[in-house]
Amino acid sequence: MAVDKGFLWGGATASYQCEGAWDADGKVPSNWDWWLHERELPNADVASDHYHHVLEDIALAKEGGHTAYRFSLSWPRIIKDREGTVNEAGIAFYNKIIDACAEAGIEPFVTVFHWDLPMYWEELGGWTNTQTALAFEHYARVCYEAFGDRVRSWVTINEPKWFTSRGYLVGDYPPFHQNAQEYIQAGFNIMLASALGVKAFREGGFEGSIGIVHSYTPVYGIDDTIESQIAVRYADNFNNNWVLDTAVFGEFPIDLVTELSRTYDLSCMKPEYLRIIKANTVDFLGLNYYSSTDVKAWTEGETTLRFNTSGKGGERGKIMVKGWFEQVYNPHHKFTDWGMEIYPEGLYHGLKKAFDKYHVPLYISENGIGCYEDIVDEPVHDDYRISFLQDHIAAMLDAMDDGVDMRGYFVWSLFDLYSWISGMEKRYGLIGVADDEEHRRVPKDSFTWFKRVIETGGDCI
Ligand code: BGP
Repeated sequence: MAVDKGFLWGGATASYQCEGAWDADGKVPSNWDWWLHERELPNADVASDHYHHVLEDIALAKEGGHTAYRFSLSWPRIIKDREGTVNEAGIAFYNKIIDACAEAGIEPFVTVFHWDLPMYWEELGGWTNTQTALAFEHYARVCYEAFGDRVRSWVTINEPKWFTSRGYLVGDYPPFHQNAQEYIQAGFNIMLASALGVKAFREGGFEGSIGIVHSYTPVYGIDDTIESQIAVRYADNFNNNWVLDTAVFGEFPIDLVTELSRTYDLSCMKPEYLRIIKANTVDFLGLNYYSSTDVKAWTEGETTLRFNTSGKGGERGKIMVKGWFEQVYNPHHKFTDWGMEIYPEGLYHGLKKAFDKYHVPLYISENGIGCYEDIVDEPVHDDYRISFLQDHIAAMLDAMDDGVDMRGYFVWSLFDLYSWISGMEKRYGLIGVADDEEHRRVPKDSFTWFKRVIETGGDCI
Protein backbone atom coordinates (compact mmCIF):
# COMPACT_ATOMS: atom_id res chain seq x y z
CA MET A 1 0.00 0.00 0.00
CA ALA A 2 1.28 3.49 -0.84
CA VAL A 3 1.07 6.11 1.89
CA ASP A 4 -0.88 9.38 1.58
CA LYS A 5 0.79 12.42 0.10
CA GLY A 6 0.90 14.19 3.47
CA PHE A 7 2.91 11.38 5.08
CA LEU A 8 6.25 12.74 6.31
CA TRP A 9 9.45 11.06 5.13
CA GLY A 10 12.81 12.29 6.28
CA GLY A 11 15.93 12.00 8.37
CA ALA A 12 16.47 12.94 12.00
CA THR A 13 19.30 14.60 13.94
CA ALA A 14 19.84 16.15 17.37
CA SER A 15 21.57 19.44 18.21
CA TYR A 16 24.39 18.17 20.44
CA GLN A 17 25.14 15.27 18.13
CA CYS A 18 25.58 17.21 14.92
CA GLU A 19 25.89 20.99 15.27
CA GLY A 20 29.42 21.37 16.65
CA ALA A 21 30.21 25.07 17.21
CA TRP A 22 29.83 24.25 20.89
CA ASP A 23 30.80 27.73 22.12
CA ALA A 24 30.02 29.86 19.06
CA ASP A 25 27.90 33.02 18.94
CA GLY A 26 26.87 33.21 22.58
CA LYS A 27 26.11 29.53 23.16
CA VAL A 28 26.78 28.54 26.77
CA PRO A 29 28.01 25.06 27.79
CA SER A 30 25.59 22.17 28.03
CA ASN A 31 25.88 19.32 30.53
CA TRP A 32 27.36 17.16 27.75
CA ASP A 33 29.96 19.81 26.85
CA TRP A 34 30.98 20.22 30.45
CA TRP A 35 31.09 16.57 31.49
CA LEU A 36 32.85 15.26 28.40
CA HIS A 37 35.46 18.01 28.63
CA GLU A 38 35.88 17.36 32.35
CA ARG A 39 36.42 13.62 31.79
CA GLU A 40 38.45 14.16 28.62
CA LEU A 41 36.15 11.87 26.64
CA PRO A 42 35.47 12.03 22.90
CA ASN A 43 32.98 14.86 22.45
CA ALA A 44 30.84 16.67 19.89
CA ASP A 45 32.67 20.03 19.96
CA VAL A 46 32.79 19.82 16.15
CA ALA A 47 30.76 16.66 15.34
CA SER A 48 29.27 16.92 11.82
CA ASP A 49 29.73 20.72 11.86
CA HIS A 50 26.08 21.08 10.90
CA TYR A 51 26.27 24.64 12.25
CA HIS A 52 28.34 25.57 9.20
CA HIS A 53 26.90 23.02 6.73
CA VAL A 54 23.24 23.48 7.42
CA LEU A 55 22.27 24.84 4.00
CA GLU A 56 24.19 22.07 2.24
CA ASP A 57 22.52 19.47 4.47
CA ILE A 58 19.03 20.73 3.75
CA ALA A 59 19.82 20.93 0.03
CA LEU A 60 20.86 17.26 0.21
CA ALA A 61 17.66 16.32 2.03
CA LYS A 62 15.75 18.02 -0.77
CA GLU A 63 17.80 16.16 -3.38
CA GLY A 64 16.88 12.93 -1.54
CA GLY A 65 13.20 13.78 -1.93
CA HIS A 66 12.64 14.24 1.82
CA THR A 67 9.42 15.92 2.82
CA ALA A 68 10.42 16.55 6.46
CA TYR A 69 13.49 17.10 8.63
CA ARG A 70 13.46 16.17 12.32
CA PHE A 71 15.99 18.19 14.34
CA SER A 72 16.26 19.56 17.86
CA LEU A 73 16.83 22.99 19.34
CA SER A 74 19.69 23.52 21.75
CA TRP A 75 18.54 25.03 25.05
CA PRO A 76 22.05 26.38 25.86
CA ARG A 77 22.23 28.00 22.40
CA ILE A 78 18.88 29.75 22.90
CA ILE A 79 18.77 30.68 26.61
CA LYS A 80 21.92 32.16 28.10
CA ASP A 81 21.28 32.04 31.85
CA ARG A 82 18.94 31.09 34.69
CA GLU A 83 17.16 34.43 34.31
CA GLY A 84 16.00 33.27 30.88
CA THR A 85 17.90 35.77 28.70
CA VAL A 86 17.45 34.92 25.03
CA ASN A 87 20.51 34.58 22.78
CA GLU A 88 19.42 36.20 19.51
CA ALA A 89 22.24 34.51 17.58
CA GLY A 90 20.82 31.13 18.62
CA ILE A 91 17.37 32.13 17.39
CA ALA A 92 18.94 33.31 14.12
CA PHE A 93 20.61 29.93 13.59
CA TYR A 94 17.33 28.03 13.90
CA ASN A 95 15.55 30.61 11.75
CA LYS A 96 18.13 29.80 9.09
CA ILE A 97 17.27 26.07 9.29
CA ILE A 98 13.52 26.62 9.30
CA ASP A 99 13.60 29.11 6.43
CA ALA A 100 15.83 26.81 4.37
CA CYS A 101 13.37 23.97 5.02
CA ALA A 102 10.46 26.15 3.88
CA GLU A 103 12.28 27.06 0.69
CA ALA A 104 13.06 23.39 0.02
CA GLY A 105 9.46 22.31 0.66
CA ILE A 106 10.57 20.35 3.73
CA GLU A 107 8.44 20.30 6.87
CA PRO A 108 10.43 21.04 10.05
CA PHE A 109 9.63 18.50 12.79
CA VAL A 110 11.13 20.14 15.84
CA THR A 111 12.19 18.64 19.17
CA VAL A 112 12.52 21.24 21.91
CA PHE A 113 14.81 19.14 24.13
CA HIS A 114 17.10 16.33 23.00
CA TRP A 115 19.31 15.98 26.10
CA ASP A 116 21.63 19.01 25.96
CA LEU A 117 20.79 20.74 29.23
CA PRO A 118 22.39 24.11 30.02
CA MET A 119 25.17 23.60 32.55
CA TYR A 120 23.66 26.35 34.70
CA TRP A 121 20.76 23.96 35.43
CA GLU A 122 22.94 20.85 35.69
CA GLU A 123 24.88 22.64 38.45
CA LEU A 124 21.69 22.79 40.52
CA GLY A 125 20.96 19.08 40.22
CA GLY A 126 19.78 18.94 36.61
CA TRP A 127 16.63 16.89 36.12
CA THR A 128 16.53 15.75 39.75
CA ASN A 129 15.58 19.35 40.58
CA THR A 130 11.97 20.37 39.80
CA GLN A 131 13.27 23.87 39.03
CA THR A 132 14.69 22.49 35.76
CA ALA A 133 11.21 21.34 34.73
CA LEU A 134 9.72 24.72 35.61
CA ALA A 135 12.46 26.50 33.62
CA PHE A 136 11.69 24.28 30.63
CA GLU A 137 8.29 25.94 30.31
CA HIS A 138 9.88 29.34 29.71
CA TYR A 139 12.39 27.90 27.25
CA ALA A 140 9.66 26.06 25.32
CA ARG A 141 7.54 29.22 25.16
CA VAL A 142 10.49 31.19 23.73
CA CYS A 143 10.81 28.51 21.03
CA TYR A 144 7.11 28.53 20.10
CA GLU A 145 7.07 32.32 19.96
CA ALA A 146 10.19 32.48 17.79
CA PHE A 147 9.38 29.63 15.38
CA GLY A 148 5.69 28.81 15.83
CA ASP A 149 4.71 30.85 12.78
CA ARG A 150 6.50 28.30 10.55
CA VAL A 151 6.71 25.09 12.61
CA ARG A 152 3.58 22.92 12.82
CA SER A 153 5.00 19.73 14.35
CA TRP A 154 6.52 19.99 17.83
CA VAL A 155 8.03 17.44 20.19
CA THR A 156 8.56 18.44 23.83
CA ILE A 157 11.21 15.92 24.88
CA ASN A 158 13.20 13.21 23.15
CA GLU A 159 13.19 9.87 24.97
CA PRO A 160 12.60 10.67 28.66
CA LYS A 161 13.47 7.11 29.62
CA TRP A 162 16.71 6.75 27.78
CA PHE A 163 18.76 9.70 28.95
CA THR A 164 17.46 9.71 32.53
CA SER A 165 18.10 5.97 32.98
CA ARG A 166 21.58 6.19 31.47
CA GLY A 167 22.43 9.38 33.41
CA TYR A 168 21.03 8.49 36.84
CA LEU A 169 20.73 4.69 36.95
CA VAL A 170 23.20 3.03 34.58
CA GLY A 171 25.65 5.89 35.07
CA ASP A 172 27.29 6.05 31.64
CA TYR A 173 25.74 9.36 30.47
CA PRO A 174 26.15 12.71 32.27
CA PRO A 175 26.01 13.17 35.24
CA PHE A 176 27.24 9.54 35.56
CA HIS A 177 25.25 8.70 38.69
CA GLN A 178 23.89 5.32 39.81
CA ASN A 179 21.08 6.20 42.12
CA ALA A 180 17.54 4.85 41.72
CA GLN A 181 16.03 7.60 43.87
CA GLU A 182 17.53 10.26 41.58
CA TYR A 183 16.33 8.35 38.54
CA ILE A 184 12.76 8.37 39.81
CA GLN A 185 12.89 12.11 40.55
CA ALA A 186 14.44 12.90 37.17
CA GLY A 187 11.84 10.70 35.46
CA PHE A 188 9.02 12.51 37.21
CA ASN A 189 10.45 15.96 36.49
CA ILE A 190 10.97 15.22 32.82
CA MET A 191 7.32 14.16 32.44
CA LEU A 192 6.29 17.32 34.30
CA ALA A 193 8.49 19.36 31.94
CA SER A 194 6.85 17.74 28.93
CA ALA A 195 3.37 18.55 30.28
CA LEU A 196 4.47 22.15 30.95
CA GLY A 197 5.72 22.31 27.36
CA VAL A 198 2.30 21.14 26.11
CA LYS A 199 0.60 23.69 28.41
CA ALA A 200 2.68 26.59 27.07
CA PHE A 201 1.90 25.49 23.50
CA ARG A 202 -1.85 25.36 24.09
CA GLU A 203 -1.94 28.58 26.12
CA GLY A 204 -0.10 30.38 23.31
CA GLY A 205 -2.71 29.24 20.80
CA PHE A 206 -0.08 28.10 18.32
CA GLU A 207 -1.13 26.19 15.23
CA GLY A 208 -0.14 22.57 14.72
CA SER A 209 0.30 19.64 17.04
CA ILE A 210 2.58 18.65 19.87
CA GLY A 211 3.82 15.25 21.00
CA ILE A 212 6.57 13.43 22.82
CA VAL A 213 9.18 11.01 21.47
CA HIS A 214 9.77 7.72 23.25
CA SER A 215 12.48 5.06 22.89
CA TYR A 216 10.03 2.25 22.30
CA THR A 217 10.97 -1.26 23.38
CA PRO A 218 8.09 -3.67 22.78
CA VAL A 219 8.26 -6.47 25.33
CA TYR A 220 7.64 -10.19 24.75
CA GLY A 221 7.42 -12.92 27.38
CA ILE A 222 9.36 -16.12 26.70
CA ASP A 223 6.16 -18.14 27.24
CA ASP A 224 2.56 -17.83 28.41
CA THR A 225 3.09 -18.77 32.04
CA ILE A 226 1.71 -16.40 34.66
CA GLU A 227 5.26 -15.73 35.89
CA SER A 228 6.38 -14.62 32.42
CA GLN A 229 3.31 -12.45 31.93
CA ILE A 230 3.94 -10.70 35.25
CA ALA A 231 7.53 -10.15 34.15
CA VAL A 232 6.19 -8.63 30.90
CA ARG A 233 4.10 -6.15 32.89
CA TYR A 234 7.11 -5.15 35.01
CA ALA A 235 9.31 -4.80 31.95
CA ASP A 236 6.64 -2.83 30.06
CA ASN A 237 6.28 -0.42 33.00
CA PHE A 238 10.06 -0.11 33.20
CA ASN A 239 10.57 0.35 29.45
CA ASN A 240 7.45 2.04 28.13
CA ASN A 241 4.40 2.70 30.27
CA TRP A 242 5.81 5.33 32.60
CA VAL A 243 6.44 7.55 29.59
CA LEU A 244 3.61 6.61 27.22
CA ASP A 245 0.74 6.24 29.72
CA THR A 246 1.76 9.46 31.43
CA ALA A 247 2.07 11.42 28.18
CA VAL A 248 -1.21 10.17 26.67
CA PHE A 249 -3.46 9.42 29.67
CA GLY A 250 -1.90 11.96 32.03
CA GLU A 251 -1.30 9.36 34.74
CA PHE A 252 1.63 7.23 35.81
CA PRO A 253 0.80 3.48 35.90
CA ILE A 254 -0.75 2.94 39.31
CA ASP A 255 0.86 -0.46 39.93
CA LEU A 256 4.28 1.04 39.23
CA VAL A 257 3.71 3.95 41.61
CA THR A 258 2.47 1.59 44.33
CA GLU A 259 5.49 -0.66 43.91
CA LEU A 260 7.98 2.22 43.95
CA SER A 261 6.34 3.88 46.95
CA ARG A 262 7.36 0.87 49.09
CA THR A 263 11.04 1.69 48.69
CA TYR A 264 11.45 5.24 47.41
CA ASP A 265 10.54 8.78 48.40
CA LEU A 266 7.89 9.97 45.93
CA SER A 267 7.30 13.36 47.54
CA CYS A 268 8.37 15.05 44.27
CA MET A 269 4.97 13.93 42.88
CA LYS A 270 3.08 16.88 44.34
CA PRO A 271 -0.68 17.10 43.66
CA GLU A 272 -0.34 20.41 41.78
CA TYR A 273 2.22 18.85 39.43
CA LEU A 274 0.08 15.74 38.94
CA ARG A 275 -2.78 18.03 37.92
CA ILE A 276 -0.57 19.71 35.29
CA ILE A 277 0.39 16.29 33.91
CA LYS A 278 -3.25 15.18 33.80
CA ALA A 279 -4.43 18.34 32.05
CA ASN A 280 -1.75 18.52 29.35
CA THR A 281 -1.56 15.32 27.37
CA VAL A 282 -0.02 14.98 23.91
CA ASP A 283 -1.59 15.04 20.44
CA PHE A 284 0.68 12.35 19.00
CA LEU A 285 3.47 9.93 19.85
CA GLY A 286 6.83 9.68 18.16
CA LEU A 287 8.27 6.22 18.60
CA ASN A 288 11.98 5.59 18.15
CA TYR A 289 12.38 1.94 17.30
CA TYR A 290 15.69 0.12 17.34
CA SER A 291 14.86 -3.20 18.99
CA SER A 292 12.41 -5.11 21.16
CA THR A 293 13.10 -7.33 24.14
CA ASP A 294 12.23 -10.82 25.42
CA VAL A 295 11.88 -11.25 29.16
CA LYS A 296 11.36 -13.94 31.75
CA ALA A 297 10.61 -13.81 35.47
CA TRP A 298 13.47 -12.73 37.71
CA THR A 299 14.70 -15.61 39.87
CA GLU A 300 17.99 -14.54 41.41
CA GLY A 301 20.80 -11.98 41.28
CA GLU A 302 21.22 -8.23 41.72
CA THR A 303 19.86 -5.57 39.38
CA THR A 304 22.15 -5.40 36.33
CA LEU A 305 21.92 -2.73 33.62
CA ARG A 306 24.66 -3.24 31.10
CA PHE A 307 24.85 -2.25 27.43
CA ASN A 308 27.28 -3.18 24.70
CA THR A 309 29.21 0.07 24.34
CA SER A 310 32.29 -1.46 22.75
CA GLY A 311 30.85 -2.15 19.32
CA LYS A 312 32.28 -5.69 19.46
CA GLY A 313 29.54 -7.71 17.82
CA GLY A 314 29.69 -10.81 20.05
CA GLU A 315 29.23 -8.90 23.30
CA ARG A 316 25.77 -8.80 24.86
CA GLY A 317 24.38 -6.26 27.28
CA LYS A 318 22.22 -7.43 30.18
CA ILE A 319 19.12 -5.86 31.71
CA MET A 320 17.80 -7.44 34.89
CA VAL A 321 15.77 -5.74 37.61
CA LYS A 322 15.79 -7.58 40.92
CA GLY A 323 12.33 -8.93 41.76
CA TRP A 324 10.87 -7.75 38.42
CA PHE A 325 12.23 -9.34 35.23
CA GLU A 326 15.27 -10.56 33.35
CA GLN A 327 15.99 -9.87 29.70
CA VAL A 328 16.86 -12.87 27.53
CA TYR A 329 18.24 -12.95 24.02
CA ASN A 330 16.61 -14.80 21.19
CA PRO A 331 19.48 -16.79 19.62
CA HIS A 332 17.65 -16.88 16.27
CA HIS A 333 17.76 -13.11 15.80
CA LYS A 334 20.48 -11.12 14.09
CA PHE A 335 22.43 -8.49 16.03
CA THR A 336 24.13 -5.20 15.16
CA ASP A 337 27.82 -4.58 15.92
CA TRP A 338 26.63 -2.95 19.14
CA GLY A 339 24.69 -6.05 20.18
CA MET A 340 21.18 -4.75 19.40
CA GLU A 341 18.77 -7.45 18.26
CA ILE A 342 17.46 -6.78 14.76
CA TYR A 343 13.78 -7.58 14.87
CA PRO A 344 11.49 -5.71 12.45
CA GLU A 345 8.48 -7.84 13.45
CA GLY A 346 8.75 -6.14 16.84
CA LEU A 347 7.99 -2.86 15.10
CA TYR A 348 4.83 -4.27 13.53
CA HIS A 349 3.61 -5.70 16.86
CA GLY A 350 4.70 -2.61 18.76
CA LEU A 351 2.83 -0.22 16.47
CA LYS A 352 -0.33 -2.32 16.66
CA LYS A 353 -0.09 -2.48 20.42
CA ALA A 354 0.62 1.24 20.85
CA PHE A 355 -2.22 2.29 18.56
CA ASP A 356 -4.71 -0.12 20.14
CA LYS A 357 -3.83 1.22 23.56
CA TYR A 358 -3.34 4.95 22.98
CA HIS A 359 -5.41 5.82 19.90
CA VAL A 360 -3.33 8.81 18.87
CA PRO A 361 -1.48 9.36 15.58
CA LEU A 362 1.98 7.78 15.53
CA TYR A 363 5.28 8.62 13.89
CA ILE A 364 8.41 6.53 13.65
CA SER A 365 10.61 9.38 14.81
CA GLU A 366 13.84 7.34 14.60
CA ASN A 367 14.80 4.02 13.05
CA GLY A 368 18.22 3.03 11.79
CA ILE A 369 21.35 0.98 12.21
CA GLY A 370 24.73 2.07 13.55
CA CYS A 371 27.75 0.54 11.81
CA TYR A 372 31.48 0.98 11.33
CA GLU A 373 31.99 2.47 7.86
CA ASP A 374 34.83 4.07 5.93
CA ILE A 375 33.62 7.19 4.22
CA VAL A 376 36.03 6.89 1.31
CA ASP A 377 34.11 5.36 -1.59
CA GLU A 378 31.55 7.49 -3.31
CA PRO A 379 28.88 6.42 -2.69
CA VAL A 380 29.32 4.19 0.38
CA HIS A 381 27.79 0.79 -0.40
CA ASP A 382 25.62 0.17 2.66
CA ASP A 383 23.43 -2.71 1.50
CA TYR A 384 23.09 -3.84 5.18
CA ARG A 385 21.41 -0.49 6.00
CA ILE A 386 19.10 -0.75 3.01
CA SER A 387 18.03 -4.21 4.12
CA PHE A 388 17.50 -3.02 7.74
CA LEU A 389 15.41 -0.01 6.65
CA GLN A 390 13.51 -2.00 4.04
CA ASP A 391 12.40 -4.62 6.59
CA HIS A 392 11.35 -1.99 9.12
CA ILE A 393 9.47 0.18 6.63
CA ALA A 394 7.70 -2.97 5.40
CA ALA A 395 6.68 -3.72 9.01
CA MET A 396 5.33 -0.17 9.37
CA LEU A 397 3.36 -0.45 6.10
CA ASP A 398 1.88 -3.77 7.31
CA ALA A 399 0.75 -2.07 10.51
CA MET A 400 -0.82 0.72 8.43
CA ASP A 401 -2.61 -1.90 6.34
CA ASP A 402 -4.04 -3.17 9.60
CA GLY A 403 -5.40 0.26 10.49
CA VAL A 404 -2.62 1.92 12.51
CA ASP A 405 -2.68 5.71 12.00
CA MET A 406 0.92 6.44 10.97
CA ARG A 407 1.86 9.99 9.97
CA GLY A 408 5.57 9.82 9.22
CA TYR A 409 8.84 7.91 9.21
CA PHE A 410 12.31 9.33 10.01
CA VAL A 411 15.59 7.53 9.46
CA TRP A 412 18.14 7.96 12.20
CA SER A 413 20.10 9.72 10.99
CA LEU A 414 20.03 12.14 8.07
CA PHE A 415 23.83 12.26 8.03
CA ASP A 416 26.58 10.72 10.20
CA LEU A 417 26.82 12.33 13.59
CA TYR A 418 28.20 11.85 17.09
CA SER A 419 26.80 8.84 18.95
CA TRP A 420 26.47 9.59 22.66
CA ILE A 421 29.17 7.31 23.99
CA SER A 422 30.48 5.72 20.82
CA GLY A 423 31.73 8.94 19.24
CA MET A 424 31.82 9.48 15.50
CA GLU A 425 32.70 5.91 14.60
CA LYS A 426 29.21 4.51 15.05
CA ARG A 427 27.63 5.75 11.84
CA TYR A 428 23.91 5.87 11.16
CA GLY A 429 23.65 8.39 8.31
CA LEU A 430 22.01 8.15 4.91
CA ILE A 431 24.72 10.65 4.07
CA GLY A 432 28.28 9.98 5.19
CA VAL A 433 30.38 12.69 6.81
CA ALA A 434 34.05 12.20 5.99
CA ASP A 435 36.72 12.54 8.67
CA ASP A 436 38.45 15.33 6.74
CA GLU A 437 38.75 19.03 7.59
CA GLU A 438 35.83 19.92 5.31
CA HIS A 439 33.49 17.31 6.82
CA ARG A 440 32.69 16.34 3.25
CA ARG A 441 29.16 15.02 2.73
CA VAL A 442 29.13 11.67 0.88
CA PRO A 443 25.68 10.19 0.15
CA LYS A 444 25.46 6.44 0.68
CA ASP A 445 23.56 3.91 -1.46
CA SER A 446 20.81 4.01 1.18
CA PHE A 447 20.28 7.71 0.41
CA THR A 448 19.41 6.92 -3.23
CA TRP A 449 17.36 3.89 -2.21
CA PHE A 450 15.35 5.96 0.32
CA LYS A 451 14.64 8.56 -2.38
CA ARG A 452 12.91 5.86 -4.42
CA VAL A 453 10.91 4.75 -1.36
CA ILE A 454 9.65 8.32 -0.92
CA GLU A 455 8.89 8.79 -4.63
CA THR A 456 6.76 5.65 -4.66
CA GLY A 457 5.13 6.34 -1.30
CA GLY A 458 6.60 3.08 -0.05
CA ASP A 459 5.20 1.07 -2.96
CA CYS A 460 8.63 -0.15 -4.08
CA ILE A 461 9.22 -1.94 -0.76
C1 BGP B 1 18.29 7.36 20.39
C2 BGP B 1 18.57 8.83 20.50
C3 BGP B 1 19.43 9.38 19.41
C4 BGP B 1 20.46 8.44 18.87
C5 BGP B 1 19.99 7.01 18.75
C6 BGP B 1 21.10 6.02 18.49
O1 BGP B 1 18.14 6.82 21.67
O2 BGP B 1 17.39 9.58 20.50
O3 BGP B 1 19.93 10.60 19.86
O4 BGP B 1 21.69 8.60 19.40
O5 BGP B 1 19.30 6.58 19.87
O6 BGP B 1 21.77 5.74 19.70
P1 BGP B 1 23.31 5.56 19.81
O7 BGP B 1 23.91 6.78 19.21
O8 BGP B 1 23.62 5.45 21.25
O9 BGP B 1 23.63 4.33 19.06
